[in-house]
Amino acid sequence: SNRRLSPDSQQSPLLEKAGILNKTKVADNGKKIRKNWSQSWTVLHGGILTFHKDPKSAPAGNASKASQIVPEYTVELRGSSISWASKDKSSKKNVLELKTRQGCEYLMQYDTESIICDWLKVIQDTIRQLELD
Ligand code: I3S
Repeated sequence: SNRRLSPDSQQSPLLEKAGILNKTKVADNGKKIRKNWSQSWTVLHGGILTFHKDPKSAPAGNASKASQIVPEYTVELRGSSISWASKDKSSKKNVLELKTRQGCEYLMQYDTESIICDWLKVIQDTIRQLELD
């Protein structure tokens, strides 16, 4: 279990994770938008999931690598839901569908199943943990 429960700490810290995923936003405030898959450095921290812009899409120049880590979408996981995407959502394998309370929807995908399963688990656990607050 990811939970750390002890007599001293009733409240477990929010989970953290980072890695590379493919992602696309598919709805914005309830309105369907055109898919645009791109690779994303994805960070879970403090109940917020941040998808960063694909550095390959950033203009080349003398900017440092760090300055190329630019947030593209930030997703508040409180009140969100995540599940495997149905087959009609994408022809890709291992696709997750993340829906926010505000009606934004994202697809998250990675060919290696264990990697996407780890993301599913950590996001599910975080959403559940946020429900307890
Ligand atoms: O749901 P769709 O429209 O089949 O999604 C595909 C399109 O976004 C496509 O781009 P164009 O709109 O330029 O045709 C992408 O290249 C595909 O990757 C999308 O489908 P998948 O099945 O890969 O999610």
